Amino acid sequence: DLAPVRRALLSVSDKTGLIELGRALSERSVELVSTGGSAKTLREAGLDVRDVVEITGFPEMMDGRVKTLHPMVHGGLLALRDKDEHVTAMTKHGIGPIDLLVVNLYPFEETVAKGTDYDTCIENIDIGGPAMIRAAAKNHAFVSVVVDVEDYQPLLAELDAHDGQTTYAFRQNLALTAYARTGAYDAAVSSWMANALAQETPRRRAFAGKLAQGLRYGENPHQTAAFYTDGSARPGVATAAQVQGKELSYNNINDTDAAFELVSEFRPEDGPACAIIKHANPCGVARGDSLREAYMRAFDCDRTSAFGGIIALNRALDAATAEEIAQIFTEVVIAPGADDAAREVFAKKKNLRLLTTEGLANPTEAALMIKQVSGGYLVQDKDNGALDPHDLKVVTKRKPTDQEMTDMLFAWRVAKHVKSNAIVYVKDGATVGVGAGQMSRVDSCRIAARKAEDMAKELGLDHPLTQGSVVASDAFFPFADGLLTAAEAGASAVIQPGGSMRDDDVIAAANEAGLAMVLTGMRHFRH
Ligand code: 93A
Repeated sequence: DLAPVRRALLSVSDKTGLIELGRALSERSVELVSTGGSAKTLREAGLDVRDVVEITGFPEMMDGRVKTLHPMVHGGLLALRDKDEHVTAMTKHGIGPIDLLVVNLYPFEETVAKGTDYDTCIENIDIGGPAMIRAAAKNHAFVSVVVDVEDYQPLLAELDAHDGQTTYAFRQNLALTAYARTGAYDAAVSSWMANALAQETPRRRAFAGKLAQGLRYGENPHQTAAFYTDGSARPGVATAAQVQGKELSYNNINDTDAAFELVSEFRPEDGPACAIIKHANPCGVARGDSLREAYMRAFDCDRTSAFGGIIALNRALDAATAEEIAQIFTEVVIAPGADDAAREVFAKKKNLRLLTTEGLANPTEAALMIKQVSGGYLVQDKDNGALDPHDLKVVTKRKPTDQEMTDMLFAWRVAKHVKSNAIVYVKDGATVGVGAGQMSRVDSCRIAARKAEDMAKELGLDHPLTQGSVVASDAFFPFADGLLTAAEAGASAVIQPGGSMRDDDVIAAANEAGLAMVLTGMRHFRH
């Protein structure tokens, strides 16, 4: 299963390492063939190289759109060396075999990321490159295909280990990488077009990511894992700069994303806000007059759970907040910036990871969410639903006070980011109880209330934190029991979508308990 490498076609946009590779191949008696810019680079380095135009007998034309799309190239890549018919065809047409293809594609993803205009993006869609990569990968029985600068060294090591040949297993692995690359490339084009046409539709587009980093392990140590980015410039965990701390883990990335998406609901004009996340759910979210106060109020929702949590802030980290955060063990802090004094405070905490973003994420922007099930992918629009306060319907005799209304809107924004069944109690712009991920809504109501009682004890208060709070439910109350639990815990107002068969019962129970209730008409399931 060894295949010799006698002739290589090199056609690369990214010229990194090209000269070194060309020289190493020449030294191993490999004949070099190359396209315009790549050939020029090699020749200037003093290497002997044949132009592809000499092989095709055609000039590169149409601004380079047609340079390698020719049977002399594709025949050389695709011919089965052990099949008489193929060998006869090669001889008849004077097609020389190409044993090694080295291509890296026009930088389409980078061009898009720079926010380049439509026509320039179109020009950066590589056609000839992917065609050759796919041809060479298909013929991995004989041909080696390299699409990544990182693979230059391993290729040379392979040639040296096998007297100028490659093994079948090696070529198979290269082919796998090659198809991953062309698949991701076309998916990037598809995503870009979907964006450009403002048709971010789950129904008609491909999706794929670019390997950003291999991770130490997955959700558990016995699972391998990697992080792929989709090329979007959206502020968030994928585009953040890591200022300090250990490498992010799989769970860190997941939780940091949840934290930053949640805190981004609170725009700069809403004042300082902080979200603390554990296992993708918030265990404290609060506003404050200062960032430090926002953090402390978020922390006071559930100090036990906040230990080892992930903190997101909606403005640049300052020293006072950093000092406060440094009091307990925290995994990650993400914020749109951090001033020098704050960085200095954290510098003493070597393990604490600090990530900075370019601003907040836009919670109403369109995007896709992909979830895997056995045998398939579920694709949907991201939940970017935002409430217009004018659409709220008061359904109880008592109307909410202004303070209740403000807190309900706060609770509603948080509930959107809590796993269903989600129940969120809020008082004075801070969560005081969060019930997440329960199979029954009434359990979420009870758990959140019980946690608020525990926390009140810890803080030395004689009443539960939920006293005088408001409560948000991510979906309707199927029965009155959950709502009554909230009333018992001391909640005075309720925000929920409505739409249950028993809405009338639920409204009657609210009236009887003296609650104010508003319906949003919008649900925020999150599973
Ligand atoms: O415009 S293309 O799609 N048409 C082609 O026939 C073609 N062949 C190779 N682009 C084509 N390429 C790409 O040119 C390669 O994928 C590589 O990215 C680039 C190398 O060009 P040069 O060697 O002139 O710098």
